[in-house]
Amino acid sequence: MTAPVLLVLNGPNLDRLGTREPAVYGRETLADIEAACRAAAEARGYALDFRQTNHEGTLLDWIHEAADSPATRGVAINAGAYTHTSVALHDALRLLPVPIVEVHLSNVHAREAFRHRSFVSPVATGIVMGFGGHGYVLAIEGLAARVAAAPAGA
Ligand code: DHK
Repeated sequence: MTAPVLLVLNGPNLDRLGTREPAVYGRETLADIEAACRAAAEARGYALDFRQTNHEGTLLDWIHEAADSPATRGVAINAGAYTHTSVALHDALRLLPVPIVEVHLSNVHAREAFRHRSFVSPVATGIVMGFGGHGYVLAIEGLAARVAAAPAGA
């Protein structure tokens, strides 16, 4: 039997973590965050699928793929700026039959007003923001706890 999968999706500009506005986003790279997520997922018996794209359509395709995959048990998503702009992303996330955690490195509510609106929040099971890269690990822990409380098919 293949291991159940937790999917972590990252949107635009997150490939620049480490050097991008470190005062806001920290000095950890996306590879550092991926390694921490992988350890957290595998410790809980999940395989980790961790992806980043700068393209909105690719994000949508990956969400569709996850919606069709019986192995996917939960999705954490930092959609970057698409969080605040994309109705298409909202609609795609509505297709997912598994828990969703919205992740942001920064506390978007303490920033510019245009970041206060999220098209992800209405479809999220939970939201983690303001903890830098550690927020992704909190999201993995939250997804695993949620799945343990309500396993697929139960
Ligand atoms: C990341 C981005 O790229 C921004 O567009 C969001 C988010 C905030 C973050 O804090 O991880 O507004």
